[in-house]
Amino acid sequence: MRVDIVTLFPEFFSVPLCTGVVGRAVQQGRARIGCVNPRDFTTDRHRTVDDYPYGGGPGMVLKAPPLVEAVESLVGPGNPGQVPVVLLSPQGERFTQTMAREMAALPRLVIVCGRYKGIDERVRELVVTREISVGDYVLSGGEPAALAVLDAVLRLLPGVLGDEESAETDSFGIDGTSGLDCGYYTRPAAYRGLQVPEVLLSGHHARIEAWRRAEAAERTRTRRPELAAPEPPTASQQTAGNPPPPPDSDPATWRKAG
Ligand code: 9D3
Repeated sequence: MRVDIVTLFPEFFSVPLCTGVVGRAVQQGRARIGCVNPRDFTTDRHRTVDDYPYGGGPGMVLKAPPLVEAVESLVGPGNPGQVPVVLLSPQGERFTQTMAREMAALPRLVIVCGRYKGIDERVRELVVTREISVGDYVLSGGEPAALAVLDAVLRLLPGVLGDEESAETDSFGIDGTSGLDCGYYTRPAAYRGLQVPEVLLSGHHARIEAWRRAEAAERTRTRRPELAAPEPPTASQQTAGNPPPPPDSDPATWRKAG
């Protein structure tokens, strides 16, 4: 898979892209990752990438031309091949494991990182095919979000994780995630008066498995109830004019309508 990142801070990615699972994916040649800096697409003496917002107000807005031209340098003018171009922004849909899986199936992806107060709306209209947020908290830019997305996607590429790491693909939670995990212990069996649960020392594999499942389910229920299997709707809820479920995700989701 090829991923290009449009960012004013390419240095942000240098160490993470050489480290850990992502670094291995790059080293193994399973992922090729590039950075393009919109500043290189400015034409004025000061290489200006931002400007005051029309209508006034605090903060600066990233100008459209450097961003649009940086993206077009990757996908061609007007993105005729409809390469998926993801804008990371607080206004996006929440990033999920399902999206990570969809992205991992793409041959190519462009990720645009915003900054400052925001970006000129015409960047969205001209080149962005999907807008994603990583959660409801304020970052100072899209770069840390891009690292989270990259990590979640690249670890799913075939061959990136070893058998042991990828054994967690069986799912029983919503969104293909497995709910929360049970607790784990390693030696020593007693530490500062705290004992490892007896069952884990028993060597009884069926009972250990049952304990782990029960503990995982209990943690999910108490800490993240929204991840636990929802109660089935009652007959009246089913007929109460609820909206239809969203259609199954399609690679076309990552292109742009129209
Ligand atoms: C003026 C109101 N803010 C929007 C809610 C402005 C603003 C805050 C933070 C504009 C840009 C940013 C920078 N954040 C991102 O670019 C970002 C982000 C985030 O802040 N939280 C969660 N996911 C993401 S993805 C990109």
